[in-house]
Amino acid sequence: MTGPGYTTSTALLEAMREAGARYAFANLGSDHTGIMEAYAHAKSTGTLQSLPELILCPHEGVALSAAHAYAQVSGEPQAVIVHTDCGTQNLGGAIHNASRGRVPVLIFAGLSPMTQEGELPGSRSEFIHWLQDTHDQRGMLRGYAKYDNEIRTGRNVKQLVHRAVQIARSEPAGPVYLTAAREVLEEQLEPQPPEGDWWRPVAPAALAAEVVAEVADAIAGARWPLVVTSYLGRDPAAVPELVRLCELAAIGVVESVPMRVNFPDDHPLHLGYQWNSPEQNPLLADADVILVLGSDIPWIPAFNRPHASARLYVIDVDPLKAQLPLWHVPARRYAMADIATALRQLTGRLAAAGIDRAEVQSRTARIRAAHDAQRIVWAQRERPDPDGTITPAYLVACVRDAISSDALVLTEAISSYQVVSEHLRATRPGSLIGSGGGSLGWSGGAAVGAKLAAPERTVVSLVGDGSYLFGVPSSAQWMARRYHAPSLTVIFDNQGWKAPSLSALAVHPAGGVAAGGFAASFQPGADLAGVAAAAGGALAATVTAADQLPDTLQQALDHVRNGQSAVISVRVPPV
Ligand SMILES: Cc1ncc(C[n+]2csc(CCOP(=O)(O)OP(=O)(O)O)c2C)c(N)n1
Ligand SMILES: [Mg+2]
Repeated sequence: MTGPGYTTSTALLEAMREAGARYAFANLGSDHTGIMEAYAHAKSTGTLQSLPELILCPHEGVALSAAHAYAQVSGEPQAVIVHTDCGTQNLGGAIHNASRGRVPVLIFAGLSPMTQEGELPGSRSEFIHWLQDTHDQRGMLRGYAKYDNEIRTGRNVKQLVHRAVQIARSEPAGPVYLTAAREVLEEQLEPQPPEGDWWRPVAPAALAAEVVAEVADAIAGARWPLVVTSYLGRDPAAVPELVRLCELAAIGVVESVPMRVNFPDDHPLHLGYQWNSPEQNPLLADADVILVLGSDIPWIPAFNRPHASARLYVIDVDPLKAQLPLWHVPARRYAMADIATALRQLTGRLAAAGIDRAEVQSRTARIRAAHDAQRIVWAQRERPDPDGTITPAYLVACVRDAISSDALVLTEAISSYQVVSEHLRATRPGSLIGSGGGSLGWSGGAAVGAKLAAPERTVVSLVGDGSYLFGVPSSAQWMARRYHAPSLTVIFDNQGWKAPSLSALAVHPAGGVAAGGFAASFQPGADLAGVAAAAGGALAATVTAADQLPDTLQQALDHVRNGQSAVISVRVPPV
C-alpha cells in the first residue's frame, strides 16, 4: 500500500491521543483526506493504538454531545472532527451546551483548501471547495469556544493541540476549536515525538486565608445558614466535602437547577430542589448566611430570592460568569476557587475554631424536620392518576425502583426536570448528568458517550419526546449499535412541547394559552421508539397503562444488560 506516510494529519491525531482523547467522534468530508490516509497508514503499520479510535457520527450535534458526556463522566476531553464550515454549523446547539456546561472538548474542523491550481498536495479538486470557504470559520464558534486557532504547519501541530487541550481542561473548562487547511493536513513530516508532560491543566485554586476566615466566621455566627448549589458535583470528590462541612455546622442544602448529584438526596440536610416554579422558597427567604457554591442560577429573583439582609458568599471556579451577559448575585464576597479545596479549608477552619454544639444539634433537628416533610409530600405523588394515567412522578419512581446502584442517569426531561430531581432521589456522586446548557437534543449522543466512558454502568436517559427528536435518534441509535454502547431511553411522551406553554403561562397567567387556545402538540403521535428500532435495532415499546410500566422497564433493562439498546416511550398526560 502506498500513501503519503507520516503527515500533519498523523501528528494531529497522535497529539489528540497523547492529550487523552481515547476517541475521535467524527463526521468526515473532503477536508479530511489526510486524516483518512493517516488511519489507513496506521492500520497497515499496526499503529492504530497511537491514534484516537474513530467513531463515525452521522450527525455532528450527536458527535459533540457524545464527546460532551464522555468528558463529564470520565473527566477526559475527547476529540470531535467535523467538516469545514458546514460541519461546524451542524454542531448547532451542542456547542452551546458544552460551553455553558463548562465541559472540555477538542473540536477540529478542516478548512477548504487554500490553493486552487494544484500548487500543493491537497489543492482544490471539487466544486464545494469554493463554496465551503468562508471569511471567518473560527468566528462561528466564537462566544462558545474558549480558544480557537488555525494550524498553519505540521511543525508545531502537537504543541497547538496540547495547548488547546490544556486550556479546555483548566477551570472554568470548556470547548476549544482548531482548524487546518487540507494542504497543511497533507504536509509530509518527519515523525513528531510526543510532547513532554508539561501540559497539565492549571492546578486547583484555594481560597485566600482571609476569605476562609470571613466565610467560616459567617457560618459560625449564622442562625440559618444555607448552601445553594447547581454543579458542585461536576467534581464528585466535592460532594463528600460538602457533606462534611454541612454536618459539622448544620447547614441545609438546596439544589438549584441541578444537572449533577451535588448532595445526597437522602441526607437529612438536603432541603430539596428549585427549578422554574414561580414561587418563593421559604427556606431560602429564611436564611441569614448563604453560600452559593457552583451555580449559574441559584434562584430566579423575580419570584424567589434571599432576604435582603442575608449575607451571601459566592465560591466558584467561575464566580464572575463573564460569559453570561446579564448576571448578578448580591454577594459580600466572590471567590474563585476549586470548590472541594475551598470546602476542605472551611471545614478545617470551623473544626479548629470549635462550634456551638447545642446550636448545631437543634438546627440539625429543624433541618431534618423540613427534609422529612418534603419527602412525605413527594412520596404521595408517586402513583398514577385514578384513571390509570401515568404521571411523570410515577414514571420517575418506577425508573428509580427498577435501576440498580450502578446506573448512570442522563436527564433531559425538560418540564419534568424538577420531577426527576424529586423522585429519582439520587444519592451517589457522579450518578446523574444533564447537559448543563439549554439546547435540546443532548441526550441522544450523550448516552453513547457516557456508555463509552463507563462501559460497566447501565446508562439510562430520561428525556422529553421533543428532546428525543432534537437528538437525531436515527444517528444516535445507529452509533449505539455500531460501537456497542447500549442504553435505556425512557421518553416522557406528552406528545408535544409542554415547556413553551409553561413559559406562556408564567408571562400571561390568564392569557389565551392558559385558556387552552394554543398548545404545541405533536398530534398525530409518532412511533418514537420505532425510530430507534429501525436505526439501531433497539427494543422498542410504547407504554400507555400504569400497570405495564414496571415490567416493561425491567425487560428493557435486561435487554440493555444483554448488550442492546431499548427505547420506551411512556405516554404521560398530553400537552
Ligand atoms: C435547540 C432548541 N430548540 C428549541 C428550544 C426551545 N424549547 C425549550 S423546551 C422545548 C420543548 C421541549 O419538548 P420536550 O422535550 O417534549 O419537553 P416538554 O416541554 O414536553 O416537557 C423547546 C422547543 C431549545 N431549548 N433548544
Ligand atoms: Mg414533550
